[in-house]
Formats: sequence, structure tokens, C-alpha cells
Amino acid sequence: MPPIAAFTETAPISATPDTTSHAVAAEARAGLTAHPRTLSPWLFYDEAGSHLFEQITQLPEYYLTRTERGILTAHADEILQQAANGDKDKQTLTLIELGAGTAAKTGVLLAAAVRRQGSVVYQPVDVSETALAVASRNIQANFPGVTVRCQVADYTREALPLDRLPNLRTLALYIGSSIGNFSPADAKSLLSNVRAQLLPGDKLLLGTDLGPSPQKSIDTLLAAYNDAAGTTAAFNRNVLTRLNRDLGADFDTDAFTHKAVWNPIHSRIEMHLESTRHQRVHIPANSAGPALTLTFEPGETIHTENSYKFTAAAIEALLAPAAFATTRIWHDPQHLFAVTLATAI
Ligand code: AVI
Repeated sequence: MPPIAAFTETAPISATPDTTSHAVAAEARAGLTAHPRTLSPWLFYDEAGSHLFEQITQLPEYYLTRTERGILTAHADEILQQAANGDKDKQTLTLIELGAGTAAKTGVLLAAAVRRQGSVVYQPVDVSETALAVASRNIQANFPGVTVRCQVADYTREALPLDRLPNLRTLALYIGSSIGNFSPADAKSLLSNVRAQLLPGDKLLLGTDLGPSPQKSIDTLLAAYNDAAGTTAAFNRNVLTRLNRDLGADFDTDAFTHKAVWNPIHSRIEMHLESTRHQRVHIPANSAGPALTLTFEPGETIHTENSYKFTAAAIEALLAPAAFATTRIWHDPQHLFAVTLATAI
């Protein structure tokens, strides 16, 4: 198989709706004046945050990326075969990937598609033109037989720009556990949007992290979001650095502690930033409104991210309202992570 070492994991930037300074200002104003205070996770992914996320994916505690890659590597041929409706059906697949970034996660599936059908058309969709340019360059260099058709789009807001090829079965990829960062309602509308662009019989491959089980402790989950090296803490705090830079705010980033909490009611890891003392933070007037002074009490938090964790039943419940039937679920041997093939009905 061609090497994929040249690819680096990129931030799930496709979850970034709009990174203009007005969008940052509006998001900060709405979230920081709400109770409890929140900041949307898309704010994580400025240049520094994207770099920190890449480091997170390589941490020993952050099992998600390598575990999903292991599942895809172990089962790529079977996934492609099932996506094409089984052995006898030699139907040709075209692959489309939501939030592809640099397509670091996709090489193993593209290689399997080329093994199976000789060549494949791959349509990565992302908001970042730069990431797609890297994807295109890397794939063309490493995967002869793959034709890349990049689509710059925010699939979280717009209809998926599917360039359907006649008589080809589509396999849509949404891997990397990105669906876990959406609320159940937003996840449902995102999947419905994807489904609306597919035909019955087309497939979706979805990567989801799993919740606690007899094989997976809550501590394993918590460690993935609170690593010993402090990289996730730096990633979380970077959102305040971003507000200081983009909005001229005066957050003392050292006066906020990173917290990762397991919420069993919602089956999610939550990330928060907790104020260590009584403090005031100023945000100058901007396009979203007048100057703000925010008062934080010791222990008061800003909720910065949810990362939902699933069971097999929860995966089915996520897919069914969007008119997808679960076809097959693959796990790693430790049942940490799931890759689900679903059929558009
Ligand atoms: C991008 N997303 C799937 C990551 C996750 O695990 O929810 C974001 C992340 N947050 C902290 N660590 C990683």
C-alpha cells in the first residue's frame, strides 16, 4: 500500500461556519453573556488550535484517531465490498468525504477502492481550500488510480454539493468522530442534509467514539480529554488567546483551568474552562456590539465543547431519523470506537 505518512491530521475545520472577525465577535458576545457561559468549539481551530489538535491526535491518551485508523486498515476491503452491496455486485463506487481536510484519514479506503475497482473518483468536501489543495497533491502523488475532485463548501450549512456521476453508487465518508461534536439535533439535520443528496442504496460510513462499557472505563474517556502533557488543556485555553488576539479582549489565560467532565445523562465528554479567581474581563466594542465587561467568580465556567459518545443503539437512533439503515458496525478489539456502514433508504 502507498505510504500515508506524508499526511498530517487536520482540524475538523469543516465545522467552522464562518471565521470572520464579525463571526468571532458575535459568537463570543452571545456565548459569554449567556448563563451558563459557552463558546462554540469552532473557535478552537485558528492556526495555533489546529496545530494543537494535530498534536492531540498523536497523544497516547487520545486513542480515537489511531483506533479508527486501525479499524479502517483492518476492514477496508470488506467495507468497500459491502458498500458496493456485496461480493457479486461489481458496482463501481465513488467516494465523497465530508470535512476531508487533507484527507489524512482516507488513504486506506482509497487504496482499497483502487484494489477493488482499478480506479476511483474521490470528492473531498471542506471549507478550507488550502487543506483540499494539500489533499489533492498528496493523493495524486501517493494513490495512482484516484481522481480527486475537490469541493470547497460548508456542508454544515449548505446542501452537500454532490457531483453525482451517472450509474455510480456513492459512498459518503464522515469519519474522525466529528459527528460527536454536534448536538443531537444538529447531528440529525447534518445527516439529513447528507441523505438528501444520496439515492436509495447509497452508503454512508460514519466514525463514532463509544461510551463507557465493561471494556472501556470512564477514566479512559476522561484521559483522552485531559492528557498528562497538557496538550488538550492548551487547546482549550487557546480559545481565550484567540479572543484576546481577534477581539482585543484581556483574558488572563493562566487564570482559567481546563476541565474535562463525563456527563452520563447526555453521554458526552464536556470541556470547560474554570475561573480560578474573581476576575473581570474586558472586550472592546466591535461589529457585534458595545464594549463588554464580564465578571467571573472563582469556579465559574465557560463550556467550550461537547464530545458525544455512542452505543450501537445510539448510532442507529442517530441514523434512522435521517433515513439511513445500519448495515454493519466494525469495532476495534477493545470496543473503544465504531465505524458504521449505513444504507440510504
Ligand atoms: C474533532 N473532535 C472529534 C475532537 C473530539 O474528540 O471531540 C475534538 C477534541 N477535543 C478535545 N480533544 C479533541
